[in-house]
Amino acid sequence: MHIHWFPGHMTKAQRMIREQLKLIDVVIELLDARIPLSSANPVIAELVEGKPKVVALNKSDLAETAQTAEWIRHFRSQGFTTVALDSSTGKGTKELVNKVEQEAAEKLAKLTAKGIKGRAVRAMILGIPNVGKSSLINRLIGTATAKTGDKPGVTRGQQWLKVGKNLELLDTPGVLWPRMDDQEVAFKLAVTGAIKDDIYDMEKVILDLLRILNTDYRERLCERYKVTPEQLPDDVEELLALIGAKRGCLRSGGVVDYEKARRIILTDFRSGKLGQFTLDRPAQL
Ligand SMILES: Nc1nc2c(ncn2[C@@H]2O[C@H](COP(=O)(O)OP(=O)(O)O)[C@@H](O)[C@H]2O)c(=O)[nH]1
Ligand SMILES: [Mg+2]
Repeated sequence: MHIHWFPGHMTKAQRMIREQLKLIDVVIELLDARIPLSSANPVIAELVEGKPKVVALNKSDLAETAQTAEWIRHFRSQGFTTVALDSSTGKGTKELVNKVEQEAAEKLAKLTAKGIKGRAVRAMILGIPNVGKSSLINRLIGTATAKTGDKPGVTRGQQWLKVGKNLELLDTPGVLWPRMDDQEVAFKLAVTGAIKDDIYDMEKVILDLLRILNTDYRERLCERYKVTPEQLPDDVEELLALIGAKRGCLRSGGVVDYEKARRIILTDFRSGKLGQFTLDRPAQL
């Protein structure tokens, strides 16, 4: 088992999101571009119930560019308006705003026909923890008034944030819970940082990550940790020890500090220092 945790408050979160959705024209579903399937919430389709939706693949700077293009094609073929996003720089936010406004055009036209003119498009962001909801809100409003952090929660006193002339964004995103039914999904959530580090078995997650790296990304391991392909051991525990030694994670007596080595590998993976990764592949569908 990777995960020893089960999310509570699901029903309450779901109820709150349902209430908020009543006010909304368009939903922005934020997914992690590295794991567009694993970062999707299982009940979102039911929650959103046919409301216009734009799928935003965030952290696209950390995902394999060609795979993100494949995912966009995939989602579009399923009828979803989809954009790639990097909320750490704001890349893609203009396109996102345009798409959100397009999705709402039909509804606004109906309102206009009823005599309600010039109403702004109302949108809210939905996504699992750490997918970048607060970062995106900050990017969209252009100031740092929405707090970033990894504390999931739903607030009471909501506000509309003005984004440009035609769009209003709910200041509190809907925090969805991640899928927990599948150990492979749990691994991907853990390794990308979607679930807190203290609720999964870090030792096992790192060994699984090393297995993937040692199979499909050997040249990246060599480059990052300054080893030759011949030096790479097949055994992942040996690989961990090698990386630890190479990075100077040693205790007194020259014993490898495995905990430190694991931390380094995880940080390198999550920050993009080992390159871009897409762990969910559309080709696997
Ligand atoms: N590289 C990268 N990091 C991002 C991006 N969006 C958010 N982050 C980082 O991901 C972490 C979680 O972001 P946050 O906005 O707090 O997520 P939230 O829990 O969904 O509100 C923070 O460390 C952000 O800096 C992105 O597009 N690219
Ligand atoms: Mg947040």
